[in-house]
Amino acid sequence: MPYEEAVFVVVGDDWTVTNRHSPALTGVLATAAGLSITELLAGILKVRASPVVALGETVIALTPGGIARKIIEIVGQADKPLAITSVVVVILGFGALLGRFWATQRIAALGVIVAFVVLGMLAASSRPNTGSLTPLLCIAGGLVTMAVLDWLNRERASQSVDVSRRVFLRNAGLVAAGSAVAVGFGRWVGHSRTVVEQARAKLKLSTRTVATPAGAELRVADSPPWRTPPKDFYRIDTALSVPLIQPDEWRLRIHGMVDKEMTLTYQDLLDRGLSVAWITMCCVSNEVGGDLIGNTIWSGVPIKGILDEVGVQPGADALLSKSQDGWTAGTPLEAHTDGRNAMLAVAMDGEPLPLEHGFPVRQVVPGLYGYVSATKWVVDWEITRFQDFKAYWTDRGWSPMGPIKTQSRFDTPGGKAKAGVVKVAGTAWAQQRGIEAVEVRVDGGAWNKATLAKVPNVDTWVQWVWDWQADAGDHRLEVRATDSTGTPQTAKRAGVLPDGATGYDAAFVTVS
Ligand SMILES: Nc1nc2c(c(=O)[nH]1)N[C@H]1C(S)=C(S)[C@@H](COP(=O)(O)O)O[C@H]1N2
Ligand SMILES: [Mo]
Repeated sequence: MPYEEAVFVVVGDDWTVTNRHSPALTGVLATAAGLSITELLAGILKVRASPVVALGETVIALTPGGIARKIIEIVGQADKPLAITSVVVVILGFGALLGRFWATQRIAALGVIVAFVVLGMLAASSRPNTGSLTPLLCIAGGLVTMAVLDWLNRERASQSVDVSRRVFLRNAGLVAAGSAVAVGFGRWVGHSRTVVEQARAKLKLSTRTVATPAGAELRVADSPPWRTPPKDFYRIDTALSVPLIQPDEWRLRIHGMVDKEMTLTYQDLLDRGLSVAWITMCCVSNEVGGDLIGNTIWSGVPIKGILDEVGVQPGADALLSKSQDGWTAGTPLEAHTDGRNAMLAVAMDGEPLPLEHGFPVRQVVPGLYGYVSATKWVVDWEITRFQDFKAYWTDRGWSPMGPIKTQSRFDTPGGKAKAGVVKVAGTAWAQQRGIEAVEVRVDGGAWNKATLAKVPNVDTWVQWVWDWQADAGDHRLEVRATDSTGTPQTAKRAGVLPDGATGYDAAFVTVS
């Protein structure tokens, strides 16, 4: 390190101290800048848990129960701040190392940064509702750390020795202040989200956990579970930042062709009692074989009862629902009144709705695609007629009616398999009608009946499995489902617009 030695020789003792510590300090500052960017972005993008918070939660989750209890005994409610502080201290500690490595062992330094970026991503992906943006935050944090390291070092190196210390201190101050402002601003804009998250965490709903019905999960390797964990539930909406609604500020205004207008509060809903229903929800934009579909247990209040309370007037045929951020959906009134489990849902998987999935209240209507039924953050109902309005997606070329089409898909095997018995498995759905049969064929041959799992009702997807005697070679598998009215799904290929894709899902498998 010729540069450091030169400084040492020329400036002497007084400067030595700063010089000896400045690589470490540089690393700490750069790392702090990187972390502060992740906090800033997390706040602006309303990410529930920033990478640091996700790491803190992971530390808590991985702490053995006995030790965790001891810690909570000692620090009480401060366990979370304690975990987060520890995470920050450890990261800044590695930052100090980073500063030392940066000038001499650049590859090792980059390795440390990449390791922390990956660690942040892993932590975020293992925590619920961290959203899909967190990996980007981690990458941004890593890039900013590198940029600041580079800048602090270059600025120092480019100055003559006597000014370099002053310049370094000035730049260090700038980075420290900038980081503090970034964290502060991120926290400030993200705060509203925290408040709603806290209100959500405090809710005690009467429905907590519900067991998965026996026989519904086939548990074939490499297949998604029948019961979709909320963190893996697909998310589709037009909201750039998640609407933030406090349960006690939530209102549903019901008006239009009704005998009596009504405004409901969250407590009004709870007072009516919650029912639960297993319902598979899916998106009209789901391509054949796609994964914009999920199954969970929903808790909510039946919509029919509320419509009976307000009194729907003759001639009305639609419920036009609107979300807090202005998105709209038109649902046939019939779907709310024909006895199916259409509900104003407050919980999924036994827990209050995650913010991304419509907290505090959303609609769930079995048998209809989400765009005509599943309004999240719902705040307004107008009872009206289809001829009198266009809703968000029907105004953009999608069909006003959106009944879910019978579909089936392969989940396994992937592209390769070993000759012999191969478990071919997947899911099929025909909400409101139910699935009667699933068949698979190989290379256009005869259809073979798959074994179906047991399901609790006609509104959930059904897992199926078929044991394939696979010969070596390239094979093309197709699957088709038949609904409980005896109607097989159509082979005719159609795209998602205007009312949902059709055709058989195909799997190409090389058997060796
Ligand atoms: N407020 C609002 N609700 C909405 C949407 C939306 O864009 N905004 N998208 C709908 C669509 S197209 C679907 S498929 C479902 C998806 O619900 P999920 O994100 O909880 O899976 O929500 C529906 N509800
Ligand atoms: Mo959708």
